Amino acid sequence: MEVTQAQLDAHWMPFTANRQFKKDPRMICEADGRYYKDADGRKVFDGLSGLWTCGLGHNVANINEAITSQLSTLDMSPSFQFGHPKSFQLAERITDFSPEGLNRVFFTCSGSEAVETALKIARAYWRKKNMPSKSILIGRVKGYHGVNFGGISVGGIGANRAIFGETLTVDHLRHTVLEGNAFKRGQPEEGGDLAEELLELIGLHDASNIAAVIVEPMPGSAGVIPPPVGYLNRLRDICTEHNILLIFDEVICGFGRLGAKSGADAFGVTPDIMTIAKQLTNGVIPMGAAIVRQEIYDAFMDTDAPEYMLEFPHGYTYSAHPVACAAALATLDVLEDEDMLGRVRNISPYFESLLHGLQNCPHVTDIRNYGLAGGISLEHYPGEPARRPFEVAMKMWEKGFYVRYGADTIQLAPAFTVEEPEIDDLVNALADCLSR
Ligand code: PXG
Ligand code: PLP
Repeated sequence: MEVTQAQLDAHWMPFTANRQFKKDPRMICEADGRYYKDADGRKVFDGLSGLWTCGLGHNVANINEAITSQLSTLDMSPSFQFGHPKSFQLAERITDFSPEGLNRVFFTCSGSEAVETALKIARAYWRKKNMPSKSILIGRVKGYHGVNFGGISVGGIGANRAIFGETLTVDHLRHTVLEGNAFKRGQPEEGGDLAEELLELIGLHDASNIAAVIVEPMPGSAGVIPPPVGYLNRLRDICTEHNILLIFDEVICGFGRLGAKSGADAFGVTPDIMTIAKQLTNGVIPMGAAIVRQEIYDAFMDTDAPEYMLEFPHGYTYSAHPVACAAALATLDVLEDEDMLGRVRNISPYFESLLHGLQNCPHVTDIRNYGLAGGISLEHYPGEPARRPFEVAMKMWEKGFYVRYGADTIQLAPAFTVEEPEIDDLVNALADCLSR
């Protein structure tokens, strides 16, 4: 399939080095199971399940059939003021995957929109409760919450927000990467007390001005950072004590990547609001959602306004799109019927031990992992932190392996169905690319 230079030029690609890509395009043309085929027909192993999306692999028959049948039954229906049965069925299924008490689901079309929705719910909630001064949002350094204005405000990756000017009124907790924890497997023992910093931020802003704290249970984009033991519990306690909502951004953690239903489930801490996307539909059709505690939903419904009036002026044209709902219902069926969470739990010790075998490879400064997610930090070229991961990922692509590179890390997240020999090949290829 030929693509002309003019066609290449016409597409301004997202989070892509456009100039480099268009000189030497990496075209993916087909996908099946855990493999892609590129424009030359070369088989490439999918080392990141798409973009952390396709844990069930590609071309999953049940999902494809659900989508096809939905298209010929109800291809689109208006999301405002009218409904279709599948979104209600899906909302209930999602609450089964959520921690107890989180049982009201607001649909979006992406993780960024899920975050935007959660932040708006948090701020509006305090107004509904007659506490309108509670509007400051607290994020965390290294956090990634998508790319909309709310998300980059609470986000903690400077490069994603520095060029866009003023953001919302926010503050940030420190990140939890400690030098002493380098090469720790799973959750590090040290660092739980970093959560105490929230008390300092409360001292600075006063709880009466703070709406919510948002964190990823395990930051993914910044390079897989499992929470120190006790950290999330302490954040939860402080938020509860000071009447601040706790939001978990589960866009990567949700639906199996950690061998659990969610990060909340894996780490045993329940937030007030959760955001999800990606694995919800196996990445096949865009979809996200914010899930809230019933008390939050009730605060919006508890109004003297006439019943025909909206309770929450927010929503997207494609919220709860019927084709996305069909894809999500089929995805949740496969996750359950094929015990995908159990498969992740079974294979992740093997993944962990092989991944940490890279410790003595040249340039490796840290390795972190949880479930089927791994992050490898690489020594910076002077003043160029992003260069070495780029070079390594390009060598991997040449060898037939797709891995993600971002900031100063390489990230791995194979499909939940990955087999031991494939992990061997992936890690051996990486060892080779790091050494060359
Ligand atoms: N929150 C979190 C925690 C995410 O990981 C988003 C929000 C935004 O979702 P959308 O659907 O708007 O992209 C994300 C997305 C990577 C990578 O390689 C991570 C994401 C997206 C693309 C690449 O780390 N995370
Ligand atoms: N811009 C315009 C002019 C619109 O009419 C709409 C939706 O009706 C939007 C933006 C928002 O689009 P979406 O609902 O897909 O987020």
